[in-house]
Amino acid sequence: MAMKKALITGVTGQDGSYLAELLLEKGYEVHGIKRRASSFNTQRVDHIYQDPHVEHQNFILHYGDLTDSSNLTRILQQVQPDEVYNLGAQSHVAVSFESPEYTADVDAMGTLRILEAIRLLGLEKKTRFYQASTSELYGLVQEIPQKETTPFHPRSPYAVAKLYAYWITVNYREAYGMYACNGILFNHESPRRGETFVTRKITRGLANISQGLEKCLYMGNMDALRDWGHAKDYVRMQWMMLQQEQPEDFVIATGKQISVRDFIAMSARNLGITLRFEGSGLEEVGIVESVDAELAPGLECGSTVVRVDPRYFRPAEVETLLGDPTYAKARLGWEPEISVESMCAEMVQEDLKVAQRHALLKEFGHTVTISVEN
Ligand code: NDP
Ligand code: GDR
Repeated sequence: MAMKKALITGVTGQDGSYLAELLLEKGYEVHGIKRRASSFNTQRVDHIYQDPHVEHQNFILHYGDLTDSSNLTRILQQVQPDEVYNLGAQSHVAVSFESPEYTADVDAMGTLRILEAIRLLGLEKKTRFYQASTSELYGLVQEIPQKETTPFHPRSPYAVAKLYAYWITVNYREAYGMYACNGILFNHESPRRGETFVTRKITRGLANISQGLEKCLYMGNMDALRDWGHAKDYVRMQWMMLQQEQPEDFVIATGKQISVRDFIAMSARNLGITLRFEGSGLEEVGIVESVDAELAPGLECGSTVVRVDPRYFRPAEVETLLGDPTYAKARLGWEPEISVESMCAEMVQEDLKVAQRHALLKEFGHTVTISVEN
């Protein structure tokens, strides 16, 4: 049987990198679109990179951008993929309030550009299409937990753009009989999560604090509740969705939620630190109640290591998200395998290794600069 070909937009992102690994394991020829940047942006896929000078490459990167339909059409024409995974996006909710038009162009119009290119090239009966939809569509929640039939109420330019992408995917399925489907994925994280999303900001920040490289973690709304899963579990599901007889839309979630504050406390425990939260609103702080001096040599009891900074509050917040994955479990036999506790432990361990390396370099007189831009 001929090797299946997949095209992944957003291959350099968290999900793109895990999905590329999974598809390579399954024997696919994997094509990915990477953006031109002024410095290297392929760190998450460098370990699967293949030298283009050797024969029989099965992981191939193409320069491209979701804002450029000529480029997308050319890549699709060249690759003729069996499956397209549209994971590329300006994916940061807070940033979408700063760059709403760009977010709409990439996340909404970018999706249309790919679907239309598939159709114009006559690939609509060959190419299956996966759209990275999101629990942010539920926004101001109308029902708890949220499932496939729960009404949407997006609360950010990002979510509104993703709403267009969701419906244009449904529309191309209904209008042209395309195999096109939406995965409505709740938050999923990993050691490869971008450093400015809340979980990674916490695990990396606290790991640095434990090694004396940073003093304090500045947070936004710590009351926010999220249903956090592991990206590895979720990309498996993305592939499964394209292997069915009929295309359908699915909610992917764990069915459990915790607050941002709980995630901070859990991360701290993994570093041998017990935190006590005091005060409320903008005055709330997290104080070190006890600390294992071997695990966190840079830290003293009584230090304030968490504070609130209003700059991280959003103009409109999504306070609570909790998914009901019953339909996906029943139809596809999918089960999440990694709990939020083990995911948090894994993220902390990975960030701790880096922090320890930096602390050692500092000890030997090297200059270490820690980027804390959020
Ligand atoms: P990331 O932010 O880690 O990755 C986004 C990817 O999109 C990166 O490869 C990025 O490239 C690329 N990208 C950004 N802008 C463009 C553009 N103009 N043209 C082409 N590519 C672009 O996101 P995740 O991996 O976490 O998420 C994958 C998808 O799933 C996204 O669409 C996201 O909105 C959606 N989603 C994510 C969830 C999550 O919890 N992770 C939950 C639900 C949905 P570069 O590396 O150069 O920045
Ligand atoms: P989210 O993820 O907005 O849910 O979108 P993020 O991790 O950014 O925020 C989760 C919650 O934490 C609160 N929060 C903070 N968030 C950030 N980034 N930084 C902070 O300092 C901070 N303090 C509190 C937020 O207000 C929010 O309530 C992610 C993205 O991956 C989207 O692309 C995806 O669609 C959704 O998950 C599902």
